[in-house]
Amino acid sequence: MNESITAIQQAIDGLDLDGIRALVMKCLEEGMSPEAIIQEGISKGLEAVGRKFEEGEYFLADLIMAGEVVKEAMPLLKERMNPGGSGKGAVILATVAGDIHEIGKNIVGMILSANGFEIIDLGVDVPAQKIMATAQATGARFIALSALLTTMVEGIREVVDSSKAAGIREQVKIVIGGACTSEDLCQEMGADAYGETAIDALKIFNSYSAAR
Ligand code: B12
Repeated sequence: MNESITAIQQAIDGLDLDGIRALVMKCLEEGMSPEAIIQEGISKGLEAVGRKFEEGEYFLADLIMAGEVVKEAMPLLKERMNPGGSGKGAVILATVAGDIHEIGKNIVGMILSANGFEIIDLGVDVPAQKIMATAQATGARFIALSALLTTMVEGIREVVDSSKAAGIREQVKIVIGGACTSEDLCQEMGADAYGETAIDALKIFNSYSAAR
């Protein structure tokens, strides 16, 4: 593992709000792509934070701080990714109702946008009705749902059910991801696909876009 990327993991794990920007700049100057910095540095650092929280070493305030450290890094990465919108289709992006985790969702949005998708980001804690109203108002047929809380996964089923109620289940593709999701959950909720990473999200939506 490259030393500079390990330093990013450690900065996130160590909640180093002041140091993160310089470390991200160093990786960029060394020629790493923003996508690699996100996957290898930021996501891995956050996994370590999550483990410490589970083990009782970190508390909620530390999770909030980890989120702030990541927010500090993101603009540097975002401005180096291509602007989106080259005709692959619009993706409605949301974290499910009751869940306010946004970092993974934002990464998915950045990667899809950098690769030609138009992103309609509805934010966090989004009720199914709002997602479906947006699909109907905009004609967007791709939906990306992020869920990190096991207790809130029913929000996925609600989106699937509301697409049925709206009569557009066959026209929309509902893709799920986020730490508490899985292939099995995808089947159980009746969604179309599960992706483990933001790069998987891109592969899945690319395949849907190509099949249109
Ligand atoms: C940071 C963090 C927070 C921050 C969020 C800050 C923010 N602005 O987003 C704050 C402090 C707000 C927070 C709050 C809480 N959190 Co929290 N949090 C985390 C932590 C440490 C990191 C999450 C994260 O950002 N990961 C990094 C991103 C990049 O990963 P990701 O979201 O999984 O996304 C990647 C992939 O999953 C994928 N992906 C994501 N979305 C999508 C969508 C699609 C379509 C696809 C294909 C792919 C995809 O792509 C991303 C990049 O590859 C995790 C630990 C962990 N290991 O996940 C706990 C964690 C998710 N939190 C947890 C808990 C319990 C909570 C609280 C309930 C704590 C409390 N007691 O209040 C609250 C819930 C508040 C709420 N109502 O939502 C638990 C959830 C347990 C569970 N399974 O239910 C975790 C797992 C910690 C733990 N180990 O216990 N949290």
